[in-house]
Amino acid sequence: MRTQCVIIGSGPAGLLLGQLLNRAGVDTIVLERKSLDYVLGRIRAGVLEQGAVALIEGAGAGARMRAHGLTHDGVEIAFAGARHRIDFKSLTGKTVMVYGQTEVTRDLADARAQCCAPSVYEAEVVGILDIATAHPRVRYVKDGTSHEIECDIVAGCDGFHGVSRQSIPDGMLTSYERLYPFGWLGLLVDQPPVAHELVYVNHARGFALCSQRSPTRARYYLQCRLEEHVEAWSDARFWDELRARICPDLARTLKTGPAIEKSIAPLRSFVAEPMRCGRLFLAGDAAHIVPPTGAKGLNLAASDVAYLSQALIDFFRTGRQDALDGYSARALRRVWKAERFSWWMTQLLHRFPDASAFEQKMQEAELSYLFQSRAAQTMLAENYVGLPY
Ligand code: RFL
Ligand code: PHB
Repeated sequence: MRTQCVIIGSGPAGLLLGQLLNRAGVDTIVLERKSLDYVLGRIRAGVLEQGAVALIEGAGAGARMRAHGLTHDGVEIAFAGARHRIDFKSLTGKTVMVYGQTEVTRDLADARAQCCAPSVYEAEVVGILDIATAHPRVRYVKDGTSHEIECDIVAGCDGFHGVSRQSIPDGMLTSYERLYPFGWLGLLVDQPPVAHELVYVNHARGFALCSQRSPTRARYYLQCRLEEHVEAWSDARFWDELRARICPDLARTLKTGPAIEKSIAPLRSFVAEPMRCGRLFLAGDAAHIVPPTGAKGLNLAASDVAYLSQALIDFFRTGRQDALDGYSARALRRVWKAERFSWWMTQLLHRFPDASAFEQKMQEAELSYLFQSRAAQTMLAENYVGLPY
């Protein structure tokens, strides 16, 4: 078997890249180790920057997003019992769209199926060979049988635990990492969201986030200990803890119900440089992870794909490699700024178990400055709505 570009992973990065290449006449095969149902069952990010929205539109997968996505002009930050609004629209002229990653993935997978571009599900990539040559090969196992595809380019869009980054020989990558001493316990519920906009809460009992997926579906998060087990969190315990952390007016109007999904995710900052080795290119979580506090994970996957798709289209049209050669440095410039913002939001809003009294005071001063300074609010807003591509 042969194709121009093998894409490993059918998360948002892989599917978006596949659509953009497909529409430019580049042949792709997507290999995904899980089933389509499994991929569509994962509950993850919920906020899209305008750049990501435009890309999804450009990939021919924007119709449902346009119909059901919710435009948000700002977010709230709650601290010491008061809610403070950051008005994106007036500070930056821009907005964000609340539309779940699950829906984005479904729309992209549908668009791919409609144009009959090949995807192989339950196909685990086990080897990426000859990446130092012009004819790399990708080996995968499906139903116990091993297969190989020869190609010109391999796009590693297989997430943090994927095989692509691990296939790069020792010494070729430099990794940067920070682990945070807590996780997020998330709960999805079919009830109207407690507030019109997202509310990020810094509370003495720990961070909380009130998010949403639609006018009838809400998503809530609680900062929790890393050792916590999801089984220890009954729905009732979750709701009691959330009520204790959010402002009293919100606690009174919070609509609870049985959880549709509940899970714990650790928080991590991670970057691997460069995002390329020979003919293997990394995009999305395969190359970097951000803590979810800034809502940047999915959006960074989208900007990587914007740069990579342009470079690949140029390469396949002209045979020239300069755009490909510039991909990693170009993507990393934006990645590091999103890493900084996600780290800063995480520092600002969580309670760190080992924080000194001085560090606690610094956090309070930073929040107080944010609430009274238009310049500080503009910094937050500009990053939250997304830095330019
Ligand atoms: P994905 O979505 O992880 O997709 C990678 C795909 O590659 C497949 N794969 C393989 N396929 C074939 N062969 C192999 N050897 C393979 N190894 C892996 C996997 O099965 C998978 O389908 O990466 P992508 O496309 O780069 O997209 C990135 C986003 O998914 C990610 O940045 C965000 O979801 C991060 N994230 C969140 N971001 C936010 O902005 N807000 C959130 O609330 C939020 N919550 C989350 C998250 C990530 C989570 N993870 C990774 C555990 C919650 C969780 C639980
Ligand atoms: C979500 O809705 O899942 C969500 C929203 C904003 C974040 C993180 C997660 O910062």
